[in-house]
Amino acid sequence: MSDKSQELFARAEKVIPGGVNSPVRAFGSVGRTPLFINRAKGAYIWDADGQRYTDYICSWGPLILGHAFEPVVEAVVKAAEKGTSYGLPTEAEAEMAELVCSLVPGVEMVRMVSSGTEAVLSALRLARGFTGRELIVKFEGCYHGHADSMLVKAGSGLATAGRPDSAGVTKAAAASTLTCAYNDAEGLRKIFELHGDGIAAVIVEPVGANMGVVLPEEGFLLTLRDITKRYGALLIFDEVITGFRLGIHCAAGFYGVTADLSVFGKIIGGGLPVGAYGGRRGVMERVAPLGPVYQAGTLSGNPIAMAAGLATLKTLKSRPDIYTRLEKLGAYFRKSAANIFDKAGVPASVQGLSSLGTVFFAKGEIKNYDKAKTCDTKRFARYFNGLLERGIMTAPSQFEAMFLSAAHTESDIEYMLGCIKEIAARKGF
Ligand code: KE4
Repeated sequence: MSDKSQELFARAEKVIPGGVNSPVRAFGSVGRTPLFINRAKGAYIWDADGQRYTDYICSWGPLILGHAFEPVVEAVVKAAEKGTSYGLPTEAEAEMAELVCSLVPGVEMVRMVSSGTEAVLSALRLARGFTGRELIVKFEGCYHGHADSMLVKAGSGLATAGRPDSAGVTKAAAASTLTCAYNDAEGLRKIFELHGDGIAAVIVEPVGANMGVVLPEEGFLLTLRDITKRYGALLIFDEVITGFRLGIHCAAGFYGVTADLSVFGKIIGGGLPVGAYGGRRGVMERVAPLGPVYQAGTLSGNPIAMAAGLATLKTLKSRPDIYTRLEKLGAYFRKSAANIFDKAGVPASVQGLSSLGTVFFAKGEIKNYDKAKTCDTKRFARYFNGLLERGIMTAPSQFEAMFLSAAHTESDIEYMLGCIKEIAARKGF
Protein backbone atom coordinates (compact mmCIF):
# COMPACT_ATOMS: atom_id res chain seq x y z
CA MET A 1 0.00 0.00 0.00
CA SER A 2 1.74 3.16 -1.13
CA ASP A 3 -1.10 5.52 -2.11
CA LYS A 4 0.47 8.61 -0.57
CA SER A 5 3.83 7.88 -2.27
CA GLN A 6 2.08 7.44 -5.59
CA GLU A 7 0.21 10.72 -5.09
CA LEU A 8 3.43 12.52 -4.16
CA PHE A 9 5.25 10.97 -7.11
CA ALA A 10 2.55 12.17 -9.54
CA ARG A 11 2.85 15.64 -7.99
CA ALA A 12 6.66 15.67 -8.04
CA GLU A 13 6.83 14.44 -11.64
CA LYS A 14 5.10 17.62 -12.77
CA VAL A 15 7.88 19.86 -11.48
CA ILE A 16 11.00 17.67 -11.03
CA PRO A 17 12.56 15.70 -13.91
CA GLY A 18 11.49 12.10 -13.28
CA GLY A 19 9.98 13.24 -9.98
CA VAL A 20 13.30 12.79 -8.19
CA ASN A 21 16.42 14.80 -7.48
CA SER A 22 18.74 11.93 -8.30
CA PRO A 23 17.96 9.27 -10.94
CA VAL A 24 18.49 6.11 -8.89
CA ARG A 25 15.71 7.21 -6.50
CA ALA A 26 13.13 6.75 -9.29
CA PHE A 27 13.30 2.94 -8.87
CA GLY A 28 13.52 2.68 -12.68
CA SER A 29 15.49 -0.56 -12.72
CA VAL A 30 13.19 -2.36 -10.29
CA GLY A 31 10.02 -1.59 -12.23
CA ARG A 32 7.91 0.31 -9.71
CA THR A 33 7.21 3.88 -8.58
CA PRO A 34 9.40 5.20 -5.80
CA LEU A 35 8.48 5.39 -2.14
CA PHE A 36 8.52 8.83 -0.59
CA ILE A 37 10.05 8.87 2.87
CA ASN A 38 8.57 10.78 5.76
CA ARG A 39 11.01 10.07 8.60
CA ALA A 40 13.79 7.77 9.76
CA LYS A 41 15.42 6.61 12.99
CA GLY A 42 18.29 4.16 13.49
CA ALA A 43 18.05 1.38 10.90
CA TYR A 44 14.47 2.21 9.96
CA ILE A 45 12.66 4.50 7.55
CA TRP A 46 8.93 5.20 7.32
CA ASP A 47 7.30 6.01 4.01
CA ALA A 48 4.57 8.58 3.38
CA ASP A 49 1.96 5.89 4.05
CA GLY A 50 3.47 5.14 7.45
CA GLN A 51 4.98 1.80 6.37
CA ARG A 52 8.25 0.94 8.16
CA TYR A 53 11.22 -0.54 6.31
CA THR A 54 14.60 -1.73 7.51
CA ASP A 55 16.87 0.50 5.47
CA TYR A 56 19.96 -0.85 3.68
CA ILE A 57 20.39 2.24 1.48
CA CYS A 58 21.34 4.51 4.43
CA SER A 59 21.29 7.50 2.09
CA TRP A 60 23.84 5.67 -0.15
CA GLY A 61 26.47 5.59 2.56
CA PRO A 62 26.56 8.69 4.80
CA LEU A 63 24.57 7.19 7.68
CA ILE A 64 27.02 4.63 9.01
CA LEU A 65 25.74 5.46 12.52
CA GLY A 66 22.09 5.12 11.52
CA HIS A 67 19.38 7.69 10.87
CA ALA A 68 18.89 10.66 13.25
CA PHE A 69 21.84 9.60 15.41
CA GLU A 70 21.38 11.67 18.60
CA PRO A 71 24.86 13.30 18.81
CA VAL A 72 24.60 14.33 15.15
CA VAL A 73 21.11 15.79 15.55
CA GLU A 74 22.15 17.67 18.69
CA ALA A 75 25.28 19.05 16.98
CA VAL A 76 23.24 20.21 13.98
CA VAL A 77 20.60 21.93 16.13
CA LYS A 78 23.24 23.62 18.27
CA ALA A 79 25.12 24.87 15.23
CA ALA A 80 21.93 26.08 13.52
CA GLU A 81 21.03 28.15 16.56
CA LYS A 82 24.24 30.12 15.93
CA GLY A 83 23.39 30.77 12.29
CA THR A 84 23.48 28.59 9.19
CA SER A 85 26.30 30.06 7.11
CA TYR A 86 28.71 32.97 7.34
CA GLY A 87 30.75 32.88 4.15
CA LEU A 88 33.72 33.45 6.45
CA PRO A 89 36.04 30.89 8.06
CA THR A 90 35.10 29.07 11.27
CA GLU A 91 36.93 26.98 13.87
CA ALA A 92 34.86 23.93 12.90
CA GLU A 93 36.50 23.90 9.45
CA ALA A 94 39.98 23.93 10.96
CA GLU A 95 38.94 21.18 13.38
CA MET A 96 37.51 19.07 10.53
CA ALA A 97 40.66 19.53 8.43
CA GLU A 98 42.90 18.61 11.39
CA LEU A 99 40.81 15.50 12.08
CA VAL A 100 40.85 14.32 8.45
CA CYS A 101 44.60 14.93 8.16
CA SER A 102 45.19 13.00 11.38
CA LEU A 103 43.17 10.02 10.15
CA VAL A 104 43.89 9.57 6.44
CA PRO A 105 47.30 8.36 5.26
CA GLY A 106 48.87 10.80 2.81
CA VAL A 107 46.50 13.68 3.57
CA GLU A 108 48.41 16.71 4.90
CA MET A 109 45.95 19.37 3.73
CA VAL A 110 42.27 19.17 2.80
CA ARG A 111 39.67 21.44 1.21
CA MET A 112 35.95 21.16 1.92
CA VAL A 113 33.35 21.34 -0.85
CA SER A 114 29.65 20.43 -1.01
CA SER A 115 29.45 17.08 -2.80
CA GLY A 116 31.51 14.11 -3.93
CA THR A 117 31.20 15.28 -7.52
CA GLU A 118 32.59 18.69 -6.63
CA ALA A 119 35.45 17.07 -4.75
CA VAL A 120 36.29 14.84 -7.72
CA LEU A 121 36.22 17.59 -10.32
CA SER A 122 38.39 19.77 -8.06
CA ALA A 123 40.90 16.96 -7.52
CA LEU A 124 41.09 16.31 -11.28
CA ARG A 125 41.69 19.99 -12.01
CA LEU A 126 44.36 20.07 -9.30
CA ALA A 127 46.07 16.99 -10.72
CA ARG A 128 46.18 18.61 -14.15
CA GLY A 129 47.36 21.92 -12.69
CA PHE A 130 50.06 20.24 -10.62
CA THR A 131 51.43 17.96 -13.37
CA GLY A 132 50.81 20.24 -16.35
CA ARG A 133 49.39 17.17 -18.10
CA GLU A 134 45.87 16.62 -19.48
CA LEU A 135 44.96 12.92 -19.60
CA ILE A 136 43.02 11.17 -16.83
CA VAL A 137 42.57 7.40 -16.52
CA LYS A 138 39.43 5.96 -14.92
CA PHE A 139 38.11 2.41 -14.64
CA GLU A 140 34.93 1.14 -16.27
CA GLY A 141 32.18 0.65 -13.73
CA CYS A 142 33.67 3.13 -11.29
CA TYR A 143 31.47 6.17 -10.71
CA HIS A 144 33.03 9.42 -9.61
CA GLY A 145 30.04 11.76 -9.74
CA HIS A 146 28.74 13.62 -12.76
CA ALA A 147 31.62 15.88 -13.84
CA ASP A 148 31.76 15.86 -17.67
CA SER A 149 35.16 14.18 -17.83
CA MET A 150 33.90 11.32 -15.64
CA LEU A 151 30.78 10.61 -17.74
CA VAL A 152 32.86 8.75 -20.28
CA LYS A 153 32.69 5.26 -21.70
CA ALA A 154 35.52 3.22 -23.08
CA GLY A 155 36.98 4.28 -26.39
CA SER A 156 37.11 1.79 -29.26
CA GLY A 157 40.53 0.50 -28.19
CA LEU A 158 41.99 0.14 -24.74
CA ALA A 159 44.16 3.20 -24.98
CA THR A 160 42.02 5.36 -27.18
CA ALA A 161 40.10 8.44 -26.08
CA GLY A 162 36.89 7.97 -24.12
CA ARG A 163 33.48 8.67 -25.63
CA PRO A 164 30.72 10.71 -23.96
CA ASP A 165 28.49 8.58 -21.73
CA SER A 166 25.83 11.26 -21.37
CA ALA A 167 24.14 13.72 -23.68
CA GLY A 168 25.67 17.14 -23.22
CA VAL A 169 29.18 15.85 -22.62
CA THR A 170 31.33 17.07 -25.49
CA LYS A 171 33.73 14.84 -27.42
CA ALA A 172 36.48 17.19 -26.28
CA ALA A 173 35.60 16.72 -22.63
CA ALA A 174 35.59 12.94 -23.07
CA ALA A 175 38.71 12.82 -25.22
CA SER A 176 41.12 13.41 -22.35
CA THR A 177 39.74 10.53 -20.31
CA LEU A 178 41.09 7.05 -20.99
CA THR A 179 39.34 4.03 -19.53
CA CYS A 180 40.55 0.63 -18.40
CA ALA A 181 38.78 -2.41 -16.97
CA TYR A 182 38.82 -2.60 -13.17
CA ASN A 183 41.42 -5.07 -11.89
CA ASP A 184 43.19 -4.99 -15.29
CA ALA A 185 46.74 -4.08 -14.22
CA GLU A 186 48.12 -5.23 -17.58
CA GLY A 187 45.72 -2.95 -19.41
CA LEU A 188 46.83 -0.03 -17.29
CA ARG A 189 50.47 -0.79 -18.05
CA LYS A 190 49.67 -0.67 -21.78
CA ILE A 191 47.90 2.70 -21.41
CA PHE A 192 50.93 4.12 -19.62
CA GLU A 193 53.34 2.69 -22.21
CA LEU A 194 51.39 4.60 -24.86
CA HIS A 195 50.46 7.78 -23.01
CA GLY A 196 52.45 7.76 -19.77
CA ASP A 197 54.03 11.19 -20.01
CA GLY A 198 50.68 12.80 -20.82
CA ILE A 199 48.72 11.31 -17.92
CA ALA A 200 47.95 13.68 -15.04
CA ALA A 201 46.23 11.14 -12.83
CA VAL A 202 44.59 7.78 -12.38
CA ILE A 203 41.35 7.93 -10.39
CA VAL A 204 39.98 4.78 -8.80
CA GLU A 205 37.44 3.58 -6.26
CA PRO A 206 39.74 1.51 -4.00
CA VAL A 207 36.76 -0.82 -3.66
CA GLY A 208 34.42 -0.61 -6.63
CA ALA A 209 30.93 0.07 -5.27
CA ASN A 210 29.12 1.51 -8.29
CA MET A 211 28.97 -1.60 -10.42
CA GLY A 212 27.83 -3.45 -7.38
CA VAL A 213 30.65 -4.15 -4.90
CA VAL A 214 33.76 -5.40 -6.70
CA LEU A 215 36.92 -5.88 -4.66
CA PRO A 216 40.40 -4.95 -5.90
CA GLU A 217 42.37 -8.08 -6.68
CA GLU A 218 45.49 -8.79 -4.64
CA GLY A 219 48.16 -6.23 -5.58
CA PHE A 220 45.93 -4.18 -7.91
CA LEU A 221 46.04 -0.98 -5.84
CA LEU A 222 49.79 -1.39 -5.23
CA THR A 223 50.32 -1.72 -8.98
CA LEU A 224 48.41 1.53 -9.55
CA ARG A 225 50.64 3.17 -6.96
CA ASP A 226 53.84 1.88 -8.58
CA ILE A 227 52.88 2.72 -12.15
CA THR A 228 51.69 6.26 -11.38
CA LYS A 229 54.81 6.96 -9.35
CA ARG A 230 57.04 5.66 -12.13
CA TYR A 231 55.44 7.94 -14.75
CA GLY A 232 54.99 11.01 -12.53
CA ALA A 233 51.18 10.80 -12.60
CA LEU A 234 49.07 11.29 -9.48
CA LEU A 235 47.04 8.48 -7.91
CA ILE A 236 43.61 9.68 -6.78
CA PHE A 237 41.60 7.47 -4.42
CA ASP A 238 37.91 8.21 -4.71
CA GLU A 239 36.92 7.38 -1.12
CA VAL A 240 33.46 8.93 -1.29
CA ILE A 241 32.02 5.53 -0.36
CA THR A 242 34.99 3.75 1.27
CA GLY A 243 36.14 6.78 3.28
CA PHE A 244 35.58 6.18 7.01
CA ARG A 245 33.48 3.11 6.08
CA LEU A 246 36.22 0.49 5.73
CA GLY A 247 37.80 1.83 8.89
CA ILE A 248 38.70 5.14 10.51
CA HIS A 249 41.80 5.29 8.31
CA CYS A 250 39.74 4.70 5.14
CA ALA A 251 40.68 2.35 2.29
CA ALA A 252 44.20 3.80 2.28
CA GLY A 253 44.68 2.53 5.82
CA PHE A 254 42.80 -0.69 5.18
CA TYR A 255 44.92 -1.64 2.12
CA GLY A 256 48.15 0.12 3.16
CA VAL A 257 48.36 2.08 -0.10
CA THR A 258 48.74 5.87 0.06
CA ALA A 259 47.31 7.99 -2.75
CA ASP A 260 48.56 11.44 -3.79
CA LEU A 261 45.02 12.85 -3.55
CA SER A 262 41.97 11.44 -1.80
CA VAL A 263 38.36 12.40 -2.34
CA PHE A 264 35.65 12.16 0.30
CA GLY A 265 31.90 12.61 0.66
CA LYS A 266 28.94 10.94 2.36
CA ILE A 267 30.16 9.88 5.85
CA ILE A 268 32.37 12.99 6.18
CA GLY A 269 29.17 15.07 6.14
CA GLY A 270 27.17 12.81 8.45
CA GLY A 271 24.19 13.10 6.10
CA LEU A 272 24.62 16.76 5.21
CA PRO A 273 26.09 18.02 1.91
CA VAL A 274 29.85 17.72 2.28
CA GLY A 275 32.63 16.66 -0.08
CA ALA A 276 36.35 17.06 0.44
CA TYR A 277 39.63 16.52 -1.36
CA GLY A 278 43.03 16.34 0.24
CA GLY A 279 46.54 15.11 -0.20
CA ARG A 280 50.18 15.81 0.25
CA ARG A 281 51.12 19.41 0.98
CA GLY A 282 53.19 19.88 -2.17
CA VAL A 283 50.13 19.20 -4.30
CA MET A 284 47.46 20.90 -2.18
CA GLU A 285 49.48 24.13 -1.99
CA ARG A 286 48.66 24.67 -5.67
CA VAL A 287 45.02 25.36 -4.75
CA ALA A 288 43.77 28.97 -4.70
CA PRO A 289 44.28 31.31 -2.99
CA LEU A 290 47.76 29.81 -2.33
CA GLY A 291 48.32 28.53 -5.83
CA PRO A 292 47.07 28.83 -9.42
CA VAL A 293 44.40 26.08 -9.39
CA TYR A 294 41.06 27.79 -8.83
CA GLN A 295 38.25 26.24 -6.80
CA ALA A 296 35.61 27.94 -4.67
CA GLY A 297 32.21 27.38 -3.05
CA THR A 298 29.65 29.51 -1.23
CA LEU A 299 28.73 26.77 1.22
CA SER A 300 32.06 24.95 1.35
CA GLY A 301 32.78 24.04 4.99
CA ASN A 302 29.28 25.09 5.99
CA PRO A 303 29.08 25.20 9.81
CA ILE A 304 25.99 22.97 10.08
CA ALA A 305 27.51 20.38 7.75
CA MET A 306 30.79 20.53 9.66
CA ALA A 307 28.90 19.95 12.91
CA ALA A 308 27.21 16.84 11.48
CA GLY A 309 30.47 15.57 9.98
CA LEU A 310 32.52 16.20 13.10
CA ALA A 311 29.96 14.50 15.35
CA THR A 312 30.03 11.49 13.02
CA LEU A 313 33.81 11.21 12.65
CA LYS A 314 34.47 11.79 16.35
CA THR A 315 32.02 9.01 17.24
CA LEU A 316 33.65 6.63 14.74
CA LYS A 317 37.14 7.53 16.00
CA SER A 318 36.16 6.87 19.61
CA ARG A 319 34.31 3.61 18.84
CA PRO A 320 36.56 1.14 16.95
CA ASP A 321 34.12 -1.52 18.15
CA ILE A 322 31.62 -0.16 15.57
CA TYR A 323 33.90 -1.25 12.73
CA THR A 324 34.61 -4.63 14.31
CA ARG A 325 30.90 -5.30 14.68
CA LEU A 326 30.09 -4.11 11.13
CA GLU A 327 32.78 -6.39 9.70
CA LYS A 328 31.32 -9.37 11.56
CA LEU A 329 27.72 -8.57 10.69
CA GLY A 330 28.56 -7.95 7.03
CA ALA A 331 30.59 -11.14 6.70
CA TYR A 332 27.85 -13.17 8.40
CA PHE A 333 25.20 -11.76 6.06
CA ARG A 334 27.25 -12.44 2.91
CA LYS A 335 28.15 -15.99 3.90
CA SER A 336 24.60 -16.87 4.95
CA ALA A 337 22.97 -15.29 1.89
CA ALA A 338 25.41 -17.12 -0.42
CA ASN A 339 24.49 -20.43 1.27
CA ILE A 340 20.79 -19.74 0.83
CA PHE A 341 21.11 -19.04 -2.90
CA ASP A 342 23.38 -22.03 -3.33
CA LYS A 343 20.90 -24.39 -1.63
CA ALA A 344 18.06 -22.89 -3.71
CA GLY A 345 20.05 -23.45 -6.91
CA VAL A 346 19.98 -19.72 -7.71
CA PRO A 347 23.19 -18.51 -9.46
CA ALA A 348 24.39 -15.64 -7.26
CA SER A 349 27.63 -14.08 -6.09
CA VAL A 350 27.28 -12.29 -2.75
CA GLN A 351 30.23 -9.89 -2.57
CA GLY A 352 31.39 -7.14 -0.30
CA LEU A 353 33.64 -5.97 2.46
CA SER A 354 32.82 -4.84 5.98
CA SER A 355 29.46 -3.01 5.83
CA LEU A 356 29.33 -2.86 2.01
CA GLY A 357 27.72 -5.60 -0.04
CA THR A 358 25.96 -6.61 -3.26
CA VAL A 359 23.97 -9.69 -4.25
CA PHE A 360 24.91 -10.25 -7.91
CA PHE A 361 22.60 -12.60 -9.81
CA ALA A 362 25.28 -14.20 -11.96
CA LYS A 363 27.47 -17.28 -11.71
CA GLY A 364 30.99 -16.77 -10.32
CA GLU A 365 32.81 -13.85 -8.81
CA ILE A 366 32.27 -10.43 -10.39
CA LYS A 367 35.69 -8.84 -10.93
CA ASN A 368 34.87 -6.05 -13.37
CA TYR A 369 32.06 -4.14 -15.06
CA ASP A 370 31.84 -6.37 -18.15
CA LYS A 371 31.13 -9.35 -15.85
CA ALA A 372 28.72 -7.26 -13.72
CA LYS A 373 26.73 -6.45 -16.85
CA THR A 374 26.01 -10.16 -17.38
CA CYS A 375 23.89 -10.21 -14.21
CA ASP A 376 20.21 -11.12 -14.37
CA THR A 377 18.76 -7.68 -13.58
CA LYS A 378 15.18 -8.98 -13.87
CA ARG A 379 15.91 -11.46 -11.10
CA PHE A 380 17.46 -8.61 -9.11
CA ALA A 381 14.19 -6.65 -9.52
CA ARG A 382 12.25 -9.67 -8.18
CA TYR A 383 14.72 -9.86 -5.26
CA PHE A 384 14.32 -6.13 -4.50
CA ASN A 385 10.52 -6.20 -4.69
CA GLY A 386 10.32 -9.42 -2.68
CA LEU A 387 12.27 -7.75 0.11
CA LEU A 388 10.26 -4.53 -0.15
CA GLU A 389 6.99 -6.44 0.26
CA ARG A 390 8.48 -7.83 3.47
CA GLY A 391 9.48 -4.43 4.87
CA ILE A 392 13.09 -4.32 3.72
CA MET A 393 14.52 -1.53 1.54
CA THR A 394 17.72 -2.57 -0.18
CA ALA A 395 19.45 -0.62 -2.98
CA PRO A 396 17.04 -0.42 -5.98
CA SER A 397 19.66 -1.42 -8.54
CA GLN A 398 21.89 -4.41 -9.28
CA PHE A 399 24.76 -1.97 -9.79
CA GLU A 400 24.65 -0.35 -6.38
CA ALA A 401 25.83 -1.37 -2.91
CA MET A 402 23.77 -2.13 0.14
CA PHE A 403 24.97 -0.46 3.32
CA LEU A 404 24.91 -1.62 6.94
CA SER A 405 24.94 0.85 9.81
CA ALA A 406 25.81 0.63 13.51
CA ALA A 407 22.04 0.73 14.13
CA HIS A 408 21.35 -2.58 12.32
CA THR A 409 20.90 -5.50 14.72
CA GLU A 410 21.64 -9.19 14.40
CA SER A 411 17.88 -9.80 14.36
CA ASP A 412 17.49 -7.37 11.44
CA ILE A 413 20.00 -9.51 9.54
CA GLU A 414 18.34 -12.79 10.59
CA TYR A 415 14.97 -11.44 9.44
CA MET A 416 16.44 -10.38 6.08
CA LEU A 417 18.03 -13.82 5.63
CA GLY A 418 14.66 -15.43 6.36
CA CYS A 419 13.05 -13.24 3.69
CA ILE A 420 15.80 -14.10 1.19
CA LYS A 421 15.17 -17.79 1.86
CA GLU A 422 11.44 -17.37 1.08
CA ILE A 423 12.10 -15.30 -2.04
CA ALA A 424 14.78 -17.67 -3.41
CA ALA A 425 12.48 -20.65 -2.88
CA ARG A 426 9.62 -19.06 -4.81
CA LYS A 427 8.73 -20.80 -8.04
CA GLY A 428 10.15 -18.98 -11.05
CA PHE A 429 12.36 -16.70 -8.94
P1 KE4 B 1 27.88 12.98 -4.93
O1 KE4 B 1 28.15 14.10 -5.92
O2 KE4 B 1 26.64 12.19 -5.27
O3 KE4 B 1 27.91 13.46 -3.47
O4 KE4 B 1 29.13 11.97 -5.00
C1 KE4 B 1 29.45 11.42 -6.25
C2 KE4 B 1 30.21 10.12 -6.03
C3 KE4 B 1 31.59 10.14 -6.16
N1 KE4 B 1 32.30 9.01 -5.98
C4 KE4 B 1 31.71 7.84 -5.64
C5 KE4 B 1 32.55 6.62 -5.44
C6 KE4 B 1 30.30 7.78 -5.47
O5 KE4 B 1 29.71 6.59 -5.14
C7 KE4 B 1 29.53 8.94 -5.66
C8 KE4 B 1 28.02 8.95 -5.52
N2 KE4 B 1 27.43 7.69 -5.19
C9 KE4 B 1 26.07 7.50 -5.63
C10 KE4 B 1 25.64 6.08 -5.25
N3 KE4 B 1 26.29 5.10 -6.01
C11 KE4 B 1 25.16 8.54 -5.08
C12 KE4 B 1 23.70 8.21 -5.16
C13 KE4 B 1 23.02 8.99 -6.23
O6 KE4 B 1 23.64 9.22 -7.28
O7 KE4 B 1 21.86 9.36 -5.99
